Amino acid sequence: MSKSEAIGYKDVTPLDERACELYLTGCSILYLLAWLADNIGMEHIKLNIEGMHCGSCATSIQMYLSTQEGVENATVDYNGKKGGLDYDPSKINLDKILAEIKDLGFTATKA
Ligand SMILES: [Cu+2]
Repeated sequence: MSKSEAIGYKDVTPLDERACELYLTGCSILYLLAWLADNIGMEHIKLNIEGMHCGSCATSIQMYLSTQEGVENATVDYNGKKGGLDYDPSKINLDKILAEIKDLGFTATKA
């Protein structure tokens, strides 16, 4: 059973799901409302990333992504060869994000 089912949600979007997780970790309702206001309209994607040689590679990609307009919450995991981020489709698209990672010398694909 997923966390959202646990509190009685059905047909949840990824946004609902993540809001539920925040709620279950004890976030206040005011924080949740602010979080939702920031995150409505954002797309969440997970990436598989090839070509990283060490943790610094992961840090470089993560820092670079974090500077891109329309990208939030970028994370890159060297050991898992993966990453994730939220982006605002009105400001940036997935192809551009993947192309930018490629320009850094790594190969990213949607997970
Ligand atoms: Cu490296």
